[in-house]
Amino acid sequence: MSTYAQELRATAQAMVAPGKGVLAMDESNGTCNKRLGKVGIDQTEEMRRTYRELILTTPNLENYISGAILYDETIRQSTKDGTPFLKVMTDAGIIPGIKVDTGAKDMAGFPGEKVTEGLDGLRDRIAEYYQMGARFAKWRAVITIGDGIPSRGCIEANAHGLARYAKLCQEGGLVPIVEPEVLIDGDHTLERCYQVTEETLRTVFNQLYTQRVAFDQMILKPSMVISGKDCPNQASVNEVADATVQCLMNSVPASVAGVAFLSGGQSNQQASAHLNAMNVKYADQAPWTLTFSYARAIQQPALEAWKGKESNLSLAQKLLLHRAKCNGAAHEGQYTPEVEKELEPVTA
Ligand code: 5MM
Repeated sequence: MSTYAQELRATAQAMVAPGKGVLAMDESNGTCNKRLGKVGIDQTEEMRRTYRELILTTPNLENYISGAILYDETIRQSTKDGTPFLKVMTDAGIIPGIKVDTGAKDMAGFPGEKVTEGLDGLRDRIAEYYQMGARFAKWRAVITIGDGIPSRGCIEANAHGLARYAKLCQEGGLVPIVEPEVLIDGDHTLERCYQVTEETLRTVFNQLYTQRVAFDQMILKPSMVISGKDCPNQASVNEVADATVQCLMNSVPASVAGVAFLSGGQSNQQASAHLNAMNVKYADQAPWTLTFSYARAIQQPALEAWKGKESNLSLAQKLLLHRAKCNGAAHEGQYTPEVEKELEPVTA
């Protein structure tokens, strides 16, 4: 048994505590710059730092956010007045997490498919992050649906990487968030997404088992079973909730500590509505807590309102807190039109 087993179990439980979820703010510099650029903000290290300060100093964020996933640059940064972000988080009771993969790269021999890299030197990086104060980690694998893909080769390579990463994390005291994302891009149907997600999850758990990963000391971060973005027939909220929970029931061991979904390009309100419907219908039957680990579906309104200007800071923080609150409510199956509308007077 790992030296850290008890600590890992406690951290994993805290990450999926009632009414809370994980905030993903681990965009690599390229992705973060792209998001800043889209709303006309300078793509510099200082603006990335200022934006992350806005997020982490949002008053009362800890009411809905149990932990936040940082990027390597961010975990080393501080607020303008010199307080390390790690201290801001731990003072607020938000658990620091860290993205440790080094990105999804084109997979040799598999046109149109990606494999995630980052195992080289990972044991040492985990030791450094643990010593800095991180208590969980994240690794994202990407599965693309298209003509003749995903291939077995791609699913297996990614599942193996996720499992090797997860075991190294548990050895070093970090709870692994295992994130196999089946992309929403494409015109595939809900049924096709179900089939690919089920195959992916079954393969991932087979590899996690083979690599001796303790399921009760990890969090699964899956995509929802949803219609492709360009599919003419878009599944309803209840259809997405039913298909997603059924798919997880068929492929995820009951001992997994928790499930925290990614938003994957869904609209803010869709992401809240889907999570809410799953909890309304299945909280009593599902063996795991179902919560969120969203990036875009929490951050987007705040980023758009901020525009890089100090004068917009307070509005941006209110918008961020609002989305966190909506998703916290969805975790409890209590996301209603009233909760969603609470902030309308502020934004009007
Ligand atoms: C799928 O992306 C993850 C969840 O975000 P969404 O809720 O927006 O789908 C997210 O943690 C993601 O891994 C990072 O934002 C992407 O970082 P990269 O490594 O692509 O820069």
